[in-house]
Amino acid sequence: MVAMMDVDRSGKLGFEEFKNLWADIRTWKNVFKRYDIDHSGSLNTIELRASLHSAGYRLNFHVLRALVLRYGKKGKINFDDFIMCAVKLKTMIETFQERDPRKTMMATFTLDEWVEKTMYS
Ligand SMILES: [Ca+2]
Repeated sequence: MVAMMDVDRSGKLGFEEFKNLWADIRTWKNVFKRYDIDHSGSLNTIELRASLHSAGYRLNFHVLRALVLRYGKKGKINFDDFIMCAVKLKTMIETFQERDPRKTMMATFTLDEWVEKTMYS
């Protein structure tokens, strides 16, 4: 998590980076509570879709299922894992969009950049 938010790649979180991470965690905490519709303490795929949708992230069902497989247990994502998933997702989407001024699906990375972004997180 620290690595993901370590924007300047200093190896540690500066004050601004920490502040951003903390603000994001608070936002995602509210999202989790709001979209855990059945108050089970976890998000299923449908709840996850609604929660990410509320943040403007429209992912197809294939991707949502992959996220639940990666971050969930038995088809449900608990709070801690949701935070990890959401923080990483936001970082990855923003990384992608930084490369694309039109915010479409046409990002370009060098291999080095892609490996750094995906492995150092
Ligand atoms: Ca639930």
